[in-house]
Amino acid sequence: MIIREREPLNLEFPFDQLDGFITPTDLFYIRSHFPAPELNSTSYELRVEGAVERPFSLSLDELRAMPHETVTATLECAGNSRVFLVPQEQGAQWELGAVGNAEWTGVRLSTLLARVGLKPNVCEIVLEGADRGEPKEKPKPPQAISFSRSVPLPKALQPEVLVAYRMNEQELSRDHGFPVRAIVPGHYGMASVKWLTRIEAVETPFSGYWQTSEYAYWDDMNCNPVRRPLSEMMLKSAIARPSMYELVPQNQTYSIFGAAWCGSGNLKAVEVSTDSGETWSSAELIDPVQPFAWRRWRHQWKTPSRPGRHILLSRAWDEKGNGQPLQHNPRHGSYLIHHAVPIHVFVE
Ligand SMILES: Nc1nc2c(c(=O)[nH]1)N[C@H]1C(S)=C(S)[C@@H](COP(=O)(O)O)O[C@H]1N2
Ligand SMILES: [Mo]
Repeated sequence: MIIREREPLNLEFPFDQLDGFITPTDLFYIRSHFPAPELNSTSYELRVEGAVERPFSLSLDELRAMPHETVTATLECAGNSRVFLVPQEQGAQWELGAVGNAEWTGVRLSTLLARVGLKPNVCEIVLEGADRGEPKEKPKPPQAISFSRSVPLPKALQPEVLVAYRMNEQELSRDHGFPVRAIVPGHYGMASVKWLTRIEAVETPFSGYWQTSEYAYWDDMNCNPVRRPLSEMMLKSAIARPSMYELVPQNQTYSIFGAAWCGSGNLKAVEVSTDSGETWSSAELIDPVQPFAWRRWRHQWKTPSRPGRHILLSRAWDEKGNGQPLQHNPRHGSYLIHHAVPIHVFVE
């Protein structure tokens, strides 16, 4: 793993090692803003409260005894690929590997919300983690804060949204949120709050640090820029191999390989260009369509007979005909970096 930060721990998956559909847990990126709290499985308690009829707490055993589901979901950090922004932006300089695809097991959030009884005006569900600290980026809040984020109620009620306690058929590891985390498939990783200890139903939109200062973007409302929380993942494909500046043998068949995903809807096609975007050919999709999970793809490239530098690109399309952009949208600042990243290779 590529170490981006040691404390708090931030590890990136070397994306050129992409192999299976499921990312093994020890290769799954870690993105933490505060030191990982050490929660104890016997004293662990999850509170469900706020604008509700019957607030309650659950122990880990009680949670595990409830009906459970398993969902395969791709998590991508909203700052993934930041290193490719020009000019450079503040924040962790992720390359392509702050993304992974895992199997998550837990109780549907909607099951807990049905049990607690939501008041009629509830509009969002706030998920709070047990980690606390002072954020690094300005404007800094006046005191230590927790990692808390809200999910709009309609999404919180979707069957794929889990209060998860297993990842790839094992207990969650400490850095991935032991003992319990939220999994919000289709949304950027920040929505999947780790070390989840409190679920609060609210009747007015939550505007905490992690969805206004950080993990937010400028939307346009009739020519007025308005700040909105990031939510759904954007359509994206990325080339795993060859990697940047790789030497590629001439006059051979090279299998260009990568993955593609999107937050909502279904990914339909991936195209590859080996001439810096002048011509495109369709890649072969390896994995079938599955909501919220990535699809690996490959394209057999007949490498040129003459040595030289070549620029490779991949571009994803969804079933509505939306294509992955070729440039970063400046309104999105240092997040939502989903444009086609040119991979320079040398044929020799
Ligand atoms: N409590 C808590 N939850 C968190 C975070 C955090 O710092 N604290 N980081 C978020 C971010 S930004 C991402 S991208 C994902 C990463 O999950 P992972 O570390 O299991 O890959 O967790 C999210 N959940
Ligand atoms: Mo993230």
